[in-house]
Amino acid sequence: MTEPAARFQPLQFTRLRPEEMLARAEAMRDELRGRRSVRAFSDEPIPEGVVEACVEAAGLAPSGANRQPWTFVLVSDAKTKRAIREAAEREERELYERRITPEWREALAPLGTNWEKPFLERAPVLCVLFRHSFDVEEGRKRTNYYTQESVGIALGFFLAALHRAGLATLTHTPSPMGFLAELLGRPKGEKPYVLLPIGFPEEGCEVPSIEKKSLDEILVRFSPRA
Ligand code: IYR
Repeated sequence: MTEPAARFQPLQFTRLRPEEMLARAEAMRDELRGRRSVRAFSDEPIPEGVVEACVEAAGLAPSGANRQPWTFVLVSDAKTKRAIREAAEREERELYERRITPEWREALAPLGTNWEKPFLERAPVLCVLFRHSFDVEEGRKRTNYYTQESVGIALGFFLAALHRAGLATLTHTPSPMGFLAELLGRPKGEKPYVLLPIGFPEEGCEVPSIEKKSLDEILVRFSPRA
């Protein structure tokens, strides 16, 4: 097989002054500090084009061998949302009533979650993000690389873009979620990665009082001696 030759072009890179760099880094941190997972959505529709622009932002993520192993499926019709809710609740009920371990139950207690997922019908848009473990091109299987990492990065871009655009999200992973591939007719090789309700928080929406770790708790440094 002949490999395509690597082609290069000049990098477009904006060099910032140190003060501007720090200001931007802090502004991004403060912006993301305001992001919370929301489980009570209003049914208010989302202005046109906003979610699509966020999908484009997510699609700019780096990926293994630039395979871009992802598909974003947006669901806004009541019938499909209901079908997703019903299937997700069947799995979640089984999880909460039978499969969950005592340790897992304890870990979830501060979040106050249960098997009922009304937000899957009420949020104006559900996005199901699929990870392509492989693609099929002209009947041939084409392997993708580092797909977990790649799709995780794209999801991070997506969540940040949606938050920046003024939208609330929940990273929901009904367990197991194989039903989504079948329900949405995705081809072989595509595995559901996450189900995201997207929209506006319900009036008076509350979120769990939880804390993020401090910088000291998450950062380790190896620095030159002073
Ligand atoms: N999928 C379940 C359980 C759940 C699991 C974890 I880990 C969470 O951080 C939150 C929920 C549910 O969505 O309720």
